[in-house]
Amino acid sequence: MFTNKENFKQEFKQRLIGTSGRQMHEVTEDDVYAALGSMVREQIGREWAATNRSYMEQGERQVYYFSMEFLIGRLLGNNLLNLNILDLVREGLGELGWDLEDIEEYEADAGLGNGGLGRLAACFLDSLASLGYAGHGNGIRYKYGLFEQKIIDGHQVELPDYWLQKGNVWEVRRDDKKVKVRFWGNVEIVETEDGNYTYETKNGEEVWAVPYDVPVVGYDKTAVNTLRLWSAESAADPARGFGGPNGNYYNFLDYKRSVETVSEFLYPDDSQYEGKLLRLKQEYFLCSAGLQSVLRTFDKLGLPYDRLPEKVAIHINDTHPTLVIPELMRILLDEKSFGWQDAWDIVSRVVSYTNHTILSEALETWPEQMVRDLLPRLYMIIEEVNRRFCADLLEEQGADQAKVSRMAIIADGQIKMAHLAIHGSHSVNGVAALHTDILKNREMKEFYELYPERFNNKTNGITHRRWLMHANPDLAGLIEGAIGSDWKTQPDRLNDLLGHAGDAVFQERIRAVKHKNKERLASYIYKKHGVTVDTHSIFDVQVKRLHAYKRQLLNALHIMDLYNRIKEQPSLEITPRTFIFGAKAAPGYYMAKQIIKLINNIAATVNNDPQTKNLLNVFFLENYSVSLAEKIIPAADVSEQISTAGKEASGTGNMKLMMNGALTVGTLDGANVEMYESLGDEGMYLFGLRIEEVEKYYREGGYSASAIYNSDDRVKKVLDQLIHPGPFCQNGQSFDSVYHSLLSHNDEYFVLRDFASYADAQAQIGLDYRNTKLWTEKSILNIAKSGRFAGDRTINEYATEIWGIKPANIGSRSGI
Ligand code: GL9
Repeated sequence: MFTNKENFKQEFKQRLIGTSGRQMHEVTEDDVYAALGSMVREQIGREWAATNRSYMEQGERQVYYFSMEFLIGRLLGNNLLNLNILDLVREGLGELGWDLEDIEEYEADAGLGNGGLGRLAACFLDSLASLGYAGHGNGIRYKYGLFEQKIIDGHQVELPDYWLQKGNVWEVRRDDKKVKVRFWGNVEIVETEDGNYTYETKNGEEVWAVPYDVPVVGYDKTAVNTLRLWSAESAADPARGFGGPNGNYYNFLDYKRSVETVSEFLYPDDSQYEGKLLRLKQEYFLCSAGLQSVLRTFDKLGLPYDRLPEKVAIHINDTHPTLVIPELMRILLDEKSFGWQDAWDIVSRVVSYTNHTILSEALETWPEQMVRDLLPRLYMIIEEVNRRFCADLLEEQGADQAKVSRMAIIADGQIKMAHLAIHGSHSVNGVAALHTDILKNREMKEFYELYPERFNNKTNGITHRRWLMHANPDLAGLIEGAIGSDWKTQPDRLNDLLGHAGDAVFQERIRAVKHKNKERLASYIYKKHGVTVDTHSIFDVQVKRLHAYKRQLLNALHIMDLYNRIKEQPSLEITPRTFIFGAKAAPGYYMAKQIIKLINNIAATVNNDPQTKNLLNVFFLENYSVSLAEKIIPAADVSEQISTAGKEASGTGNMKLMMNGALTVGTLDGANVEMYESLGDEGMYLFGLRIEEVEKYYREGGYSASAIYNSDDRVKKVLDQLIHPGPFCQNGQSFDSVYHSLLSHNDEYFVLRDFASYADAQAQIGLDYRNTKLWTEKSILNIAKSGRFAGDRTINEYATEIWGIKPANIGSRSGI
């Protein structure tokens, strides 16, 4: 255990030689990472044990956040920061000749999530631990995380992300905590010891769920919580056969293969539902293993199960873990001898649910037959839940048959997971005010009328520790110099920066920090792509999953238009801009992949045309991920949040960029609405249709995209360039499907309808950026107002309003 820089250096050198088995002059940066990682892990281990002990002793309610995704990214830097030893270690390593930032690059990025939903789960874990709440993650240890994206010839190519290849210093495998999960099989009625009867599933396929625990280190508080990730392993007894869907696998290797695929890879779909059997297996695997482990902890308290809700809260991150509801019912009914109503009462007091999207293509429904085969006992329970629910609607709530069919949990051969989640939990929340309103008044209106007290809003938040203190240390230092360090534990205090917004010296420093971050990103781009970036241009950033509703296409068409205008009028005054994109497309999402190719074609043309290359540059940075986000976001001047109003449930990249001083060009969608409440027109560039207008168009069957095409020459020219040979379609390429989505399919996402308004907002940005004083003031305003979007605020709301927990009695880490 080290307590200062000198003994850190001493101990580190010893350990480096010990772990690498090499002499000092032979060690590689990989060795340095491994040694440092193990040293930090050990330091954490002691606090971890102490935290668990005090949670047990205090015996208060604990929260388990069940999620199919935890997009945690790298942990070394964040753990050092939260342990309060970042500076000490950086300096110590520096004196030994290593740069901590370089060493951090040796850690694989844990990409166990697709995007916002998974990253939110990771931010929440950080806030839970930092606020001292007993709250833990429960997820899957996918062998392959989200695919690695390569751009080849402008096209996305997907490679497997084998993030565990070099091992993972942060995890601890716990063989003593493994549990069995059963698929398939047949349900039998068996006699219990006391002469009653119960249900038991026999045969089928048994799988070990082996937990790998990752410590989640709190900042300031010495809480170290647990992220428990489950891995699937074979559990068959060769003497008794290997199970399998219809009887037996005859071959152990077939069985082993089948079992291990359960935790093999993360489904790479963003806001898109795919009804695949393997995904259903993954969801049940998570729920069954997670519940067994939660109940084992509860059992240690020696309390009867009707007191479960006093000690356990289970939160389900979207509908993906909804099977905890029937699974907990099964345990209470079949193993703990509860009657139906008492069991149901316990379950719904334990479970709460967050809805993350209203896109209908993302709502999970499972074919009845698939559930009946894979999970026969759960199917019986879901059927009974549905039967009782429908009877109640009909008999007690006065619903007519049509309404019952709309609200039913099972209808048309499908099980509707959102209906099950709402009916089986005590709280349903949306992730931004607008989103929750849409749930209450439109999407889930009939459920809201039935259960008004369950619905509530919890606007998303992000951890300012990773996204400001760690990703942007120079800005953090500058803020500390201006307003002290209270904001680190009370992010609302960032508001104190308002007093400095007009201060010329402070402004100058803010600009210097931004510029340094831009140079850092530029040098990354140079290293990766071999191109130089003008760091005095506006860095205009759109980083997020590639999706039609997020409208990367609007951004792209606008760049094409800028190009055309410069070509037509070379004297055009525009402020030099660098457009930066980062986005992964789901592998099967053709249109999204076409848009990536289009952006890369645009880049090739504008970056190389002598008339435009000093004014316009476009970079599509490959393999957008948490660690790449940490490089891009601090360098951004402009944040693109341009989804069609009503489509983005919240967004969280918008918050990260705001906190790093970027100005948003955005629609009134998701959490942008609340950002606008805080920032007003001075702090943000709004454009585009409002949700009421979008909804009106949808009711009326859309607007006429071709009318815009025919009346706006700029739009016409850009669209024609998608399908005709020219600057963006060379060598016979053409973007027919993109073109037709806008014209033949009448522009579902209102790209053309919002084009003019977007171009105006962008023109204003170009002008304002030249007024450095004004721009910097706006930037400071954004940072100052971003405390509201810190995850700590969000988690405090969940804790008090949904979970009913208080911070545990845990000491403060005063620093070493
Ligand atoms: C999402 C929403 O689309 C986002 O608007 C929201 O900010 C996040 C977190 O609440 O959840 N829902 C969803 O399915 N995804 C989101 O990002 N998709 C992915 O995570 C890939």
